[in-house]
Amino acid sequence: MPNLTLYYMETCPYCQKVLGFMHDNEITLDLKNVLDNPRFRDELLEAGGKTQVPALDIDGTIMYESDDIINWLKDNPTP
Ligand SMILES: N[C@@H](CCC(=O)N[C@@H](CS)C(=O)NCC(=O)O)C(=O)O
Repeated sequence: MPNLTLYYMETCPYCQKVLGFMHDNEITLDLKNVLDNPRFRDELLEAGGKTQVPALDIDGTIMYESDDIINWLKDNPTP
């Protein structure tokens, strides 16, 4: 299983969609709130080229777009 981290903001509806999917499917990921910690936002920009959330870091490769993230999580069940 790759290392996974979800960058998110509480106030973002697209993030809430991903977090809701994770909750419903009992998926736990490392979470980085980009509003709580500006360093996470800089880290995301550096790794993925933009600050859009939600963003899933998959072993250092950033996936943007909530639907793509949810589909990826469906295709790659966490243990
Ligand atoms: N189509 C995207 C929309 C994501 C989006 O609009 N995120 C906003 C927050 S709700 C955002 O990150 N805006 C700041 C930015 O793009 O830097 C998705 O479904 O994930």
